[in-house]
Amino acid sequence: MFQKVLIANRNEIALRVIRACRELGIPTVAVYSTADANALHVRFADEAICIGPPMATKSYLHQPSVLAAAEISGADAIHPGYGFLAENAQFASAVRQLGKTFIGPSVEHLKMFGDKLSAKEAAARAGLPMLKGSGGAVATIEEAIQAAETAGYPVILKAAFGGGGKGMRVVEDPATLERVFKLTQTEAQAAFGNGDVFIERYLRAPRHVEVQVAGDGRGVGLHFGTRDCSMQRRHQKIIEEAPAPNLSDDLRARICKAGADLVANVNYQTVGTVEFLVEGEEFFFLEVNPRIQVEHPVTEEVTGVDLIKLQMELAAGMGFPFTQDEVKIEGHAIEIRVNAENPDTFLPSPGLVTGYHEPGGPGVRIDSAIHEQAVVQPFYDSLTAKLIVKGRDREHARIRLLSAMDEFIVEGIYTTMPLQRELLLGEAFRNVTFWTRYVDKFVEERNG
Ligand code: MV4
Repeated sequence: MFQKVLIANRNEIALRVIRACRELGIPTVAVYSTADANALHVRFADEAICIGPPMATKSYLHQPSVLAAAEISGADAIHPGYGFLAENAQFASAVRQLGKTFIGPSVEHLKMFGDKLSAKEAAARAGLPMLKGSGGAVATIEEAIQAAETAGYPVILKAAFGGGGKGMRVVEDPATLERVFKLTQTEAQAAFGNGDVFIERYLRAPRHVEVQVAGDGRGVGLHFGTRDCSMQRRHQKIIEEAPAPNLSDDLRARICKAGADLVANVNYQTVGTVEFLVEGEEFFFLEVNPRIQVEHPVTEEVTGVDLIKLQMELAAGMGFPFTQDEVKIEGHAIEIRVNAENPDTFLPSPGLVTGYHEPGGPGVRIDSAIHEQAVVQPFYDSLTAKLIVKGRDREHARIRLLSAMDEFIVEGIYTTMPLQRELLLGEAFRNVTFWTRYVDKFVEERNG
């Protein structure tokens, strides 16, 4: 195991990694921007090194500063959390060059999954169900029209290096395709430095179901069940749950096997998420997120597996401490992301937290980086805390969550909790009749 771990991140995920390291008896090094001098990750780590000014590009994203902090502190491994440098192949490579361990995927896997086209090639090779379409990149309008014909309208154009919903365009007919194809390529080139675009059949109302997976780098791939993350607003997840509800036993088993097959097939050696779109009894590969995700706690709650600890064991080459049969899914967990945002306008709401009280009791978990008198910074994303509850079943978890939200006092800043309360009380959540665009539609209709 590692001698000292540097955490190249901030906020709740930095605290989560510090806690895992504590349990393993590993000393930690925090890095921080001047804006975060009073942040909890700085107080709770064994050491802390300031790496620059508030702007992320000059601190948390500034590779030379993070690498220098690792060298100076003598850390032999770096945990990147999520966001920032977590999926940066160049950074992972630089960490390796220094003789240190990047607690995450190999450079090869970061490249494989960073390019949605090579990710799809790997998934297809591993036998996962794929949406009909172009397969590879489409160079000319003639090829595009041919691929769209194969897929069947409506189709979606996607940039190979796009993300967060950027670089995508839904096309209903060949005339529109003629009009927007070149534009999509040009925009992809400008936004992502690569103009590769592919075409898929567009699913109008799928659910987003993902599988938590992990590989040992020696051909073993395990899954930790499903999550449903369909409750998103503009590609930002706001409610997540595990296991994904209302899947037939057969569909659930096929989805989980597909996730495990993919990571085993490519010799993946860390934790990750394989995303799928689900419609009826069918499911299709979407992409791979080669990182620990924000919503990992719902999986931890229903499996009892510490995914951060597992990530470190896999990075240290220790392999799995259990078999697939020993991973049991029990109960139901739901997470809400408590974002510092105005729940009506979704404008960021940074500032001083004047009052704060966390809920408690059985089945309630909070992964938070704030407290009374904390300052939510305007320079970073708006996630301040995650409230995760576990119950016997989905309805028990939903009632527990609503009750915990009543107790969760956050004053001085706006949070997204009022919207999440409305959604959790709504028919669509209760009957599982939501889909990927449900929240956007809900907000549109509510705001008029
Ligand atoms: C799709 C799709 C429907 N059909 N692909 C959105 C982000 C990117 N990860 C892929 N996305 C989608 N791809 C096909 N062929 C619908 C979406 C989509 C979506 C997916 C997951 C969660 C929320 C979403 C919201 C809008 C669109």
